[in-house]
Amino acid sequence: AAVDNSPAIVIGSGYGAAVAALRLGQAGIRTLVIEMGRLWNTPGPDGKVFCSTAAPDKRSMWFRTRTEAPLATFLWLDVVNKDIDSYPGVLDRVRFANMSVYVGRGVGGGSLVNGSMAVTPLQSYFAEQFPTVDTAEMYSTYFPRARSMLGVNSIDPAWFESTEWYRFTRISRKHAQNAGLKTTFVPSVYDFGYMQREAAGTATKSALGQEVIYGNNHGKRSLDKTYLASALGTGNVTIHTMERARGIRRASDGTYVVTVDRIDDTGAVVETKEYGCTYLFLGAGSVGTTELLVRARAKGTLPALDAGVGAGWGTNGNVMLGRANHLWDTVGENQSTMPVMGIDDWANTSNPVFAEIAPLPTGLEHWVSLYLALTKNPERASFTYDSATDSVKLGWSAAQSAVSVSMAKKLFDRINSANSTIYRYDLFGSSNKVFADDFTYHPLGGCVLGKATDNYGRVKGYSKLYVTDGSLVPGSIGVNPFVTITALAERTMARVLVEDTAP
Ligand code: FAE
Repeated sequence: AAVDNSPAIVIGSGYGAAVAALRLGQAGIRTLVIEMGRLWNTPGPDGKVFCSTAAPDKRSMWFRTRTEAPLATFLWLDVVNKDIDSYPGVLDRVRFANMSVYVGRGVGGGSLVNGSMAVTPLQSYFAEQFPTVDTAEMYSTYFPRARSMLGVNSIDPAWFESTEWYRFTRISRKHAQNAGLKTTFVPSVYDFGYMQREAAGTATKSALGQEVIYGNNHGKRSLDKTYLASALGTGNVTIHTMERARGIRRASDGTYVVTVDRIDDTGAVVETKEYGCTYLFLGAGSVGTTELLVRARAKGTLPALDAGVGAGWGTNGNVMLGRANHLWDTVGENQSTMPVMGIDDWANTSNPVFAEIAPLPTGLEHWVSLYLALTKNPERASFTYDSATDSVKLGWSAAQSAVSVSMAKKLFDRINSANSTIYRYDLFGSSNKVFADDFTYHPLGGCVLGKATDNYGRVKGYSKLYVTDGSLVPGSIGVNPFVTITALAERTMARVLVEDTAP
């Protein structure tokens, strides 16, 4: 029998989950949020909640004894990663056979560790990826709602042109323009007013203090400060941390029972609990939500799940790379960790790429221009259940990553040839590795909207069971994804609260 009953449960506390929790709470529906990571609000011995990329400690990564940053080396030296104590840190690298997926762990999910880039996709590409969604309504109602709730703002162009902290971006812009390419500013959820005070020396440095993938102590409007703070403010929402959902089954009365392992700071399971609910919202992210559903189908606890569950997964075409600049093209010792510009070649139908101009803040001049290229890679993979490990496997192959690399290479070969520059060979571990194609920051799909679910994220085969996170997005959206995930969740909640929750 279920121990604890709530009308609604939300699994996870990232973008999709946070939207669900707030809208449920506002509707007067008592809601339990279950999050496997910590609540990041308590300073450590150094007085800080999060550690910086320059000096990672146990807070940096999810149960690791050494950090696993995307940049493995610098000048081939293993100076980037550091030994740490095992702890439920904020960044996880989930390793599958040919692809690692970086995710945030904690109240706020990916919002705790991401680069804050708040980009609305091109309307035509959104329509291509979501043919069943009313695009006009998305762009008139749900995208604006998401941007306003997330606290999206833009850098002051005059400050951008003058500050040393974005010299690296201006150099990359110049090199893109030399190749005839278009660049565009991208909005952010990092508070640029705060950043200017950091630069002026009147506020504690965060984005200007090498803080990002292991968390920001200041300046960032992460979900714990926006949606989740408002959700708690309704008085109807409770968040349980360090509780990992493992199983989902349906009771004979049609309600759901979620089996949860409570873990301690060593990762050991200290208690297994069961929670019951009428409405169950899955917001555990592309990998987390898909794993829960693939497991439930395989173990027969939710046998009626659609064959589309587990399918349609992609990397948003992510590839990271670095270019070596000429000695006179310095990128600066001081770099903000928050990207504010992209090279937009998506309109190039023979090779669509949107490349974020990424920082590499080390405190010294290194002449590296770093990029995260988002390519229109059409490759997709599926998750399958592995009973031996009680987890999922991902069928992504190295050849599928090679598709992203060849697209990124076409764009950056153009930039290199226009500027007589070359790639950097020393950044990604093994010698001569130019393109980091073995990880993604943008896991998308697994429970694709309109395939594994109906047109609003209602899971096929079951009533009152919903997906609200990145697993709805079919493998690619052409830009950084959290604004899209948030807007789709707003659309789902607006519909579900009207149609599915009878008083
Ligand atoms: P997500 O935010 O991943 O939240 C899922 C939550 O569920 C996490 O807190 C998990 O700990 C939790 N969870 C998972 N499984 C369980 C379970 N079994 N039981 C309980 N809890 C569970 O999901 N996107 C942008 O748009 N702009 C950027 O600048 C950007 N930069 C990024 C940089 C980095 C380093 C990374 C890793 C990602 C970045 N992203 C960026 C991607 C973005 O953060 C990601 O698309 C969203 O966070 C996904 O949101 P979801 O709601 O799908």
